[in-house]
Amino acid sequence: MSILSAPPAVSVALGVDYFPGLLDRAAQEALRDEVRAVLIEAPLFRPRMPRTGKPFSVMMSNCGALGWVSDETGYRYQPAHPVTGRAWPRMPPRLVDIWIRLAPGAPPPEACLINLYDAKAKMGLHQDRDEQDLAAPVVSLSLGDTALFRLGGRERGGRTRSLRLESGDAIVLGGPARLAFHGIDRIAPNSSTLLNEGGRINLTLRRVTRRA
Ligand code: MD3
Ligand code: FE
Repeated sequence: MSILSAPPAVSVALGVDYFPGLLDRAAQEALRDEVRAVLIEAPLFRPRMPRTGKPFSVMMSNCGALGWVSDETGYRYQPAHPVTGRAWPRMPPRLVDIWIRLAPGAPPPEACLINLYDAKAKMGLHQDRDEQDLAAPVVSLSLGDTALFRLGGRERGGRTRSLRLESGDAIVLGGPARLAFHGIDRIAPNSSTLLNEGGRINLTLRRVTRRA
């Protein structure tokens, strides 16, 4: 990755910068292959809802120092895979480079959550608030099938807008958007040829702890 500054962004709302086509096909393929390698070391697991134990429709894994997990006991970040007990694989340097380009000045990312959506998977409206550092933005990268992404405000029940996230797109949520409600309504099956098995991978890079 030779371009060290961020390409032009579309400001979708205050604190929401959208980078359509940030990654060209070659960069998407390289990232896809790195995610595959991570998933060999840290296999996908199916998270469950706190209390009820209801399974998520997405499968997850992580790389980086910390990984986000969810089970009957709650949501949390932890340094080890919930099934294998092993440390998460290191974050691929190309992900750290993207973070530096899109979140200049933010402390280094500690967690990369990997979400895998099949044709039927979705994610209900929620806020990301399990991080101690809510000043740092969240950087999201999409690979594979297009997703219909829904973005609201900081209050549940407010007005929302929809955005299509395509393979290679990035979106950065910071400032007033950091606590915005958001979710994935559905994915468009077979809209991309990047993943042989179909589906969509979302990578979400986050700073979790406050910088020392
Ligand atoms: C807006 N993932 O993992 S990424 C999640 O596509 C999550 O898998 C979705 O929501 C996905 O928590 C959406 C876009 C995104 C990520 C983080 C945000 C939007 C956000 C944090 C605050 C506001
Ligand atoms: Fe989220």
